[in-house]
Amino acid sequence: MNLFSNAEMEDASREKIIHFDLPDADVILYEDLFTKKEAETLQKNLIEKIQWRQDKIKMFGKLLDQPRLTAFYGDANKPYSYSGIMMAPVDWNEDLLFIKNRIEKFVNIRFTSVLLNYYRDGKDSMGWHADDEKELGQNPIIGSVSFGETRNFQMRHKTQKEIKKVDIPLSNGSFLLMKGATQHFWQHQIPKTSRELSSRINLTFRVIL
Ligand SMILES: O=C(O)CCC(=O)C(=O)O
Ligand SMILES: [Mn+2]
Repeated sequence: MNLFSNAEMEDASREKIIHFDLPDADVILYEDLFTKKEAETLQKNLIEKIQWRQDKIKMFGKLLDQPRLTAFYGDANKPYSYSGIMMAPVDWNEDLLFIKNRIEKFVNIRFTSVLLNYYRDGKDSMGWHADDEKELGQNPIIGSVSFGETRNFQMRHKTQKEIKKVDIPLSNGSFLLMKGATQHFWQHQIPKTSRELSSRINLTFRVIL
């Protein structure tokens, strides 16, 4: 797959690594896993080529549009239950395989599936949740890639309310890895903001057992 030259690939290996020192969690941020040029091209390709869906959520007894667009891609034999619906994955495309290959080489993990989120502006968001569906196994491994506008990824401990909420800005081309017991003890969200923001694509790669 030759989306980018070798020089660009080498450029992408100068990432900055931050290990978060949080109780009951294993969270690592790799900044600049993708170069700005790669990130820009990939974001554009994904916006154009992914089969985006506008799913609904039930709130206060009413069916409303989810505040973002989503998609689910991956290995054909790995369906996923999402809001009580079994979702069959769409087959990997070239851009997704390029991204998957980069992060897999980097962390030495094989991902089976990816859930994509398209935040069109600052009003799009994702509420508090943990990625703890049972098909993700005992200790889910979640590899999260971001392209476009920096959004604030917040984490809060589920039971120890005295632990302060954590803010992790996820910038263009960054990669956040959550593993170990993180999903048991912590929730995360992308809050909406009144600031004028442009779009962001997030991909959460998962291992479905
Ligand atoms: O957009 C993000 O960074 C978070 C996405 C997320 O939590 C999810 O897809 O489960
Ligand atoms: Mn999540």
